[in-house]
Amino acid sequence: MRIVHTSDWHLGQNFYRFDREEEHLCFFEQLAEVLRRERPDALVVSGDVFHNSAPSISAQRLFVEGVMMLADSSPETTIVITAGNHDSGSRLDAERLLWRRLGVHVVGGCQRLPDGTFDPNQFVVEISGKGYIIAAPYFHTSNYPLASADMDREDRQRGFFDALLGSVGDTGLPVVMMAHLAVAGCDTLGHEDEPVGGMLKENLSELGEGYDYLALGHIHRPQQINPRVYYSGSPLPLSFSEAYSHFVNIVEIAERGALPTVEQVEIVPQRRVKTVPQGGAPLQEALDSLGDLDDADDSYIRVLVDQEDVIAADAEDRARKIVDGKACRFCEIRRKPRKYVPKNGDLPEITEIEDFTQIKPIDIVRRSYERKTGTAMNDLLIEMMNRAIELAEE
Ligand SMILES: [Mn+2]
Repeated sequence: MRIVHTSDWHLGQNFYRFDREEEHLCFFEQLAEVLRRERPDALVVSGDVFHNSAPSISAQRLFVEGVMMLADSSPETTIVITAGNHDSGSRLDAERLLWRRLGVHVVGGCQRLPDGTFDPNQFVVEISGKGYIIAAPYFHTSNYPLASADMDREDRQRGFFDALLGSVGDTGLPVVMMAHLAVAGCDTLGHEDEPVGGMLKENLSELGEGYDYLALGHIHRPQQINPRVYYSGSPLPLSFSEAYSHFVNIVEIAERGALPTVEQVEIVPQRRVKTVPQGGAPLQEALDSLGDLDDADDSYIRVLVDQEDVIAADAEDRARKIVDGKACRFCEIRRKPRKYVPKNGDLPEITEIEDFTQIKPIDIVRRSYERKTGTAMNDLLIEMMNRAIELAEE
C-alpha cells in the first residue's frame, strides 16, 4: 500500500493580519501534482484542516475547492480526513455523507450508541485489496468514546485505540492508523506559545499496537518518532518559529508487518517567514537590516529587537515606512526575551502538569514573571498578586 500523509493545513489562518488563501492554493497545487505523479492508494490528512472551529466562508470554500482539486488529480486515490483539536468535529461530520458520495472519508467525531459505547468500524476505511486506514480524529484525553460500558476513565484512550486496531483483525493487509496528538519525546519547536506547563503528551503505548504506520498530526515540525511513527508536519509555516522546511510524506508499505519506507516531498512555500536580524539587535540596527531586505522578497517579516531599554513607541511606524514599496509583509516588532537568570533559588522547578498542584500559585506567577522579563517580581507586585489570588480564592 502506498499513501501520502499530511496534516495541520490550518485553512483560514490569518498570519497577523494577512490572508493566506493564495499560499494554501499554492500548497494544494503542489499536493495535487504529488498525487498525479505518485498515484497513491490513499491520501491521509491527520487533523487541523481548519485553523478555527468556526471557519470563515472563504476558508470553507477553500476546503471544498482544495479537496475536490486533490480528488480530481488522482481519482483512484481514497482521501481520508480527520478532525484535529482546532477543528469542530461535528461541523466536519455535518457534510460527511456528501463527501462519501465523492469517495472522500471525513471523520470528525464519534457516533455513539445509546449505552455510550460505539461501533469501531465507523473509523475504519478499507482500501480494497490494498489495506486499511484507521481514521481516529482528535479527542480530549478525558473524552475518548467508551470501548465498553464498564471501562474506567483513565483506560478510555488505550481502550479506544485497542478497539479500533482490533476491529481490523488480521487480514494480512497493511494497516495505517491516523491520530492527532502530541506523543512523548516529540520535538515541539514551533509551539512555544502553548500555555504555561507545556502541552499534554501521550505515551506511544497508549495508542496500542498493530499498525504498520502511524500518521500523526498536531505537531507542526516534521519528524520520525520511531520507524513506524511519523509527523508529516504542517505544509505551511504557521508561526515565525517554523522557518524550517515543510513536507508531505510518501509512505510505502510492502506487506503487513513490513517496516514502511518514507520519502519526504518538500512543499515550497509561496512566502517564507523571516526574522531580521536573525539573532536580534538594538532597534536602529534592527531597522537598518529591514532596509537591507531585497525589494522583491515577499516573506513575512518579524523584526527582532534586543536591548535593555524600552522600545520607542514609534518603532512600528518607522518599520512600516522602511518596508513601504517592498514586497514583504511586515508583521511585528518583537522584543527578544532576555536570557532567563533565576533570581530566587528557592523557586521550585515545574516540569510536569502535576507540579501545579504542589506549588503555591504565587510561586508559579513569580517563576513565570522571571522567565518572561528576566527580573524578579518586586515586593509591591508580589503583594498585589497575593491579594488577587486571595480574592480569586474567596
Ligand atoms: Mn495544528
